[in-house]
Amino acid sequence: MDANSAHAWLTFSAPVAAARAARRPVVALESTIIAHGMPYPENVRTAREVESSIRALGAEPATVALMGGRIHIGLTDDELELIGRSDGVQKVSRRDMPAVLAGGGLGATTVAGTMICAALAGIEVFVTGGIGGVHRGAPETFDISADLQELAKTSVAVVCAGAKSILDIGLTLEYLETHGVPVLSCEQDNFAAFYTPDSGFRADFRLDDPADQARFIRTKWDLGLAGGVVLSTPVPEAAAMPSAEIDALTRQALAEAASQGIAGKAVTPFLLARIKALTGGRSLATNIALVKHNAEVGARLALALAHAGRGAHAA
Ligand code: PSU
Ligand code: MN
Repeated sequence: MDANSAHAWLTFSAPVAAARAARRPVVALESTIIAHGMPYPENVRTAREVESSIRALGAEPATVALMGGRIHIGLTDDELELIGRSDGVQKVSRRDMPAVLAGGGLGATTVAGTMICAALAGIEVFVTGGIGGVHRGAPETFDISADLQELAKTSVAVVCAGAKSILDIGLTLEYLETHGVPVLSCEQDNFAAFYTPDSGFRADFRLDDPADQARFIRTKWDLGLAGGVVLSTPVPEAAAMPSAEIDALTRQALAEAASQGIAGKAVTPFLLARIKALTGGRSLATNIALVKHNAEVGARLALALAHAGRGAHAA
């Protein structure tokens, strides 16, 4: 898809259009986490709070979704509500993009889908909860999230609290290394594990200062090394789940998914919903806390990147 013809599919919300015109930094947010990752109404409330914390730090949030055959970059309150409470919102990764746009239905973008839209819109920073990855059992199922392939080729920095322990974290990091995707960590040496701060695996590079993160990212892209960068930051300690508990519940949810024959794009939403039910909703509180924290880290990175200038990459 040539970038100019693709740009014609974008609809910017008024605040995002104003931020672009004023060259203020914009931070992309995904919508799968709203439509398929959290229940209503907590999903919409969290999305609004995440947007406000980004705005409070001086960047403009742009939640991405597909509606009426258009790629929306920034949603109004009514649009956010529609994505958050409608049944039948499609989960849109790279593969699903043309079907949902051509069909004109409602689509919630995954990490991969949001990265594609952010790149088209010229947005360099994207905040999510956790990235998709290599699933446990992938040697048999081949279940590897399209998020990883997107990170390999699309030049957007993705801020996350690591990847969920429903995944095989070691294999996820191997896959990213093979594809040349740097994994940065801030606030700790190790890659985060979503509900818990520590995955037990080291990130590639620890950079706590947003100016250093921005310099790293700018250097990669200035060199013509296209592709994403992962910036992992741990869930705040006070909101973390006990790791023994989350491990046991994850194993139970995985066994249920296998015995019910859950496959394909339904796997991740099924596991998230089961873990939420099995923790009596406590995992949801953790999920909300980590996304808000990621938003702050992402807003600071976006400001630092804007301060560092666009460089040769966007010239
Ligand atoms: N991780 C979460 N919550 C989520 C997701 C991942 O903690 O809602 C979503 C993201 O949108 C991610 C997608 O891109 O799940 C990955 O799905 P799959 O494994 O089917 O690629
Ligand atoms: Mn999958």
